[in-house]
Amino acid sequence: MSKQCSRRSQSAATVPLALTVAGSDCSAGAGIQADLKTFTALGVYGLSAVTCIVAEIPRKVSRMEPVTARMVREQIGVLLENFRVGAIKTGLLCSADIVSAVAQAIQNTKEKMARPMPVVVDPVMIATSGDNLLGPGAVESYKNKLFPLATLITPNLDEAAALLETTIKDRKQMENAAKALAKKYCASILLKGGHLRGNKAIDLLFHNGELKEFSAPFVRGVETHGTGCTYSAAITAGLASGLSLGQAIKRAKKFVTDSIKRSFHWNVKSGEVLHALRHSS
Ligand code: PXL
Repeated sequence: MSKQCSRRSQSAATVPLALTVAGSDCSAGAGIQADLKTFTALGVYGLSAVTCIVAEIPRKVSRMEPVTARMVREQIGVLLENFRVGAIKTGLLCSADIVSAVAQAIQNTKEKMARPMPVVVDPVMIATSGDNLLGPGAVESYKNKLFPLATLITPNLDEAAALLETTIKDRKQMENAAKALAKKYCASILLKGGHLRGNKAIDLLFHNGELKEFSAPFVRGVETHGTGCTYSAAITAGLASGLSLGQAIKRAKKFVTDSIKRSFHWNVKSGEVLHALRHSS
């Protein structure tokens, strides 16, 4: 075997693999496009299973169409049967049927695996633009089928409040919400407090009975479309690479903050400015 050939096969054997199960954002700031860019930037080979196609630009969802649940299950099945996936994340799942199909496909694989495979569930419900992204019954499917399989669930304040049917307005309520969700779903919870006003973007991790804070200076003046996707993808990349949950979140928080700080800004025809995260330097 030539030197080049053996080097190639060695790198293929050792590169960590991560899978994103998410929607396609044609403007590429969020969804599978953001996830794949993040995986690549963090040295992980990214696999993807598309759940729906969203025609959108940063401030406006124009149209959304789901892929069939059967096709979603098939994509995940064929990937998990053939690749040694180190960690999975789920993003926009669109409908109750797709949430159930994803849960079933993950469950099937988990049963066959020697080692536990971390599953990061980003419960995407509402776009930054305010558009509702989930169909009827999807939240119930999350609660009953997908959350029980999750290693980590990463709601923002609005999602956590909707899941607990409460309001979260300060730090104390954040702590209570993180603990309540962890208890309810037997998973670690990263509650993202970015939407609480202040000079810092503070997230709380409730993991193994302990609360831990991750904070970064709040970057103002940037349309933050795709930050949730990027954050959970960066955490997933870390877990696929063998980092502990705490290490993966710490690195991911810095990665998202840097992606916002160095974001792209474009002037478009309408006179508006479009922003997009820059996932690599
Ligand atoms: O940021 C949430 C999100 C996730 N996934 C896709 C999206 C969006 C927001 O619009 O389009 C595909």
